[in-house]
Amino acid sequence: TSRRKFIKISALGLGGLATTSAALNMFESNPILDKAVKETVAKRLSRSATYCEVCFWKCAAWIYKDEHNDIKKIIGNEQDSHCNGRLCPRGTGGIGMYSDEDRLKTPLIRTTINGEETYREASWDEALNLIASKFKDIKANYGSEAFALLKHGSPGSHLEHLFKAYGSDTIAEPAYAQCRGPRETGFGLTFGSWIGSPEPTDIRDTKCLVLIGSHLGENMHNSQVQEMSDAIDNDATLITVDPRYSTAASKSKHWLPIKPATDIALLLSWMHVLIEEDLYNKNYVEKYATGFEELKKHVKPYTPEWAYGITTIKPEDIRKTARIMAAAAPSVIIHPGRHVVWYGDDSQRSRAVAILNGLLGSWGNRGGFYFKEKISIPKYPHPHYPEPKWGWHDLGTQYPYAEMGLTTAIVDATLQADKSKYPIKAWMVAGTNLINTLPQREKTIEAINKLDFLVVVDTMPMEITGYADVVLPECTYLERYDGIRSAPNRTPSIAVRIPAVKPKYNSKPAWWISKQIAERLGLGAYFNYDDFEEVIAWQLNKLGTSLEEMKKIGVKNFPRQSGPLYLEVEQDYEFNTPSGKIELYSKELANYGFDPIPVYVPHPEPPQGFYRLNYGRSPMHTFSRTINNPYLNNLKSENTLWVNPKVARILNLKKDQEVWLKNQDDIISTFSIKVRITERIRWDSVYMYHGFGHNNKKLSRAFGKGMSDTDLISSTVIDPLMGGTGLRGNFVSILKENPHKTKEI
Ligand code: MGD
Ligand code: SF4
Repeated sequence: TSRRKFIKISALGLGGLATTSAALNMFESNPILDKAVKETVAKRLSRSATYCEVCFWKCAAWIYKDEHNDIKKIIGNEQDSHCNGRLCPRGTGGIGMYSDEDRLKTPLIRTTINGEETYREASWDEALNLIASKFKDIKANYGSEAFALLKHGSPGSHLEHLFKAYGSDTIAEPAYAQCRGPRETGFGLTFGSWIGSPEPTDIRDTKCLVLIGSHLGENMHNSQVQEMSDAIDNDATLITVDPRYSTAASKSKHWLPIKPATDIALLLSWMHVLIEEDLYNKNYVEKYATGFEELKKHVKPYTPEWAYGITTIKPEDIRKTARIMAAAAPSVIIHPGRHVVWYGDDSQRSRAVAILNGLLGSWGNRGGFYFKEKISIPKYPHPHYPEPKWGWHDLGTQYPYAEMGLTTAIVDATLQADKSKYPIKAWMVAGTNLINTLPQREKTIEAINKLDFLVVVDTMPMEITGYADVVLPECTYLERYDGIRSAPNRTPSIAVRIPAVKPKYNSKPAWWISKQIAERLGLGAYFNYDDFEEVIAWQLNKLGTSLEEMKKIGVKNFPRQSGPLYLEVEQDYEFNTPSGKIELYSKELANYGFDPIPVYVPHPEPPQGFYRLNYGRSPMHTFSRTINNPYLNNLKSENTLWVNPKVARILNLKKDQEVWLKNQDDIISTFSIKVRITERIRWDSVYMYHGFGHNNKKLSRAFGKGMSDTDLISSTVIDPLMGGTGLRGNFVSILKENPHKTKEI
């Protein structure tokens, strides 16, 4: 096996390539335009339809070009329920993904010159031939299943098709075990339905929105944030539970600054108040739920006084907020959150959130959760996939509710490859920067070092590309076709992505890459078209529209087929759970030996001199993918460390002072971070935005700016139900002297 060194320095040969300067455009310094300017611009320019890839809300948008075919502006599609014609700053700044001069420009192959590992430029033919030969070798030596795909976003679906045609179902994405998985388990067990994306939260019509560690407004999921701001205008009550005074907290009537890691205690205590004070939605619970008596007995001891000792939230505040929720019910939402992998008991915490919603009767009611609907896209005909001998189902089987591939189980299986019946020997990584995305970075790198082969498909020279044997430059979403967007919503809709311009440099779309590899493997029948455009045109015809029409309108809304948005009065309704009811008590969990109703179990606390490391989203960025984007970097180029004034006093820290962090395992941050002293964070925690602190020098704007939280996430607590990686059990001490002075970084 090869020993891979991360290649930081600029690659040989790249110097010779003409680096086109960033496509300057007239909005460079001000990506957010007012409506009048938008309209004037719109008249002068031609436009093509897309949906955004800067985050996964997938807002439909128009890309405007001038007469030189230069992209000038991206504006939201008025007909789209994900954005209502308005993009968030990241979506508007998506143009920077296209114009970023640091983009990957041509295929690269790892090579050794004078004992030094580096990359050389290669033609697509050479790179694809090499990759195809590795696909063949892996299949011959270990079986197709030994080639794993780790993916995120649109490229993933094309490559997934390739992998399934090749015979591998060893596939995973970080959006499950590092993000939403536990919430799907918790709600699935209770209501028989996953939450999915966009969340079917009826925020528009709610009277009370409760956010528990969910920071809408900083987390910019577009229509959800728009609805939250409408709800505030309509005088809905916002209750925010967060150790940090988030933007949402600042808009809330009630901010409960909870002690980190104690949320389940608060949730149980709220249930206690609702039941003991007879405030729960009796008719709803009698008609639709099962296990109420068990729940009543279970929460009896969890008085607000009990919860106060754990959460530091005053008993009168717990009672008051419970009564507000009950008064608003059923038009109340205890929000399920999105990135919910915190402390390892996350499925149970999500279940507690679901049960609370059940008690209030919000599921299936206006202002609570609506019944979502989506259009199913007809499958373009292709031969049956071969049956793999094993796949993601066989990894992480100790977690009975792991219902999608676990990235971390793929890492573990790779580390165990020599002794396991599931030997993973090669990875393709597409659209995910695993080095900044998976916890326990050392382990990820160790697994990569064991691989026979790693190919990375990305648009940017992100950290993960530095470990690859072959790097393939994908063109950006503005330059390619992708699958039709069909997302669940109040009314179903579809949206198309049409290339606005030709791919820059020597980059190619993922559908083309997949097809090319397939043809080299004799799997061309699975890609029976010359251009992906044909697939979309065929599917759109089946859906009663056409490519021509969709190019003109971008988005098409369809009438609902599945019945009303909400439950009708006294309607009989069968939930997709074993009992057909909302399961306040879960026999299934009890049979597995898990708690049938969530219980609060204390988590480790920061030792003396340490603070809990908390992290979240910046409104201008999505994970690590946008930090180098010229426009978004211009809006926010580095993160800061939020520190409570009390801590600043004890440690004698000054505003903007540079500090380093060291965690409980003696791991030291690569870079420094500037201190921001603020009452908005509790004294027992520190906080930073995720995604910063890039250590690849090829990212000219992002390199060395701010700190990576992932540097310090060496400890994880695994969710025993579904295998999610709880990331928030890491503690840091603050170093005022540069610990790297004598060491090479
Ligand atoms: P990014 O770091 O943004 O997110 O994890 P990732 O999806 O890995 O990396 C995206 C990668 O996709 C980048 O390398 C980018 O250049 C590339 N890319 C962007 N567009 C395209 C494209 O069109 N084609 C191709 N081929 N590549 C493209 C997200 C994951 O991270 C999630 S969902 C969550 S919720 C977690 N959040 C989180 C956290 O908050 N803190 C820490 N420490 N870790 C986290 N990990 C998880
Ligand atoms: Fe793009 Fe913003 Fe919509 Fe996400 S919320 S898809 S970044 S416009």
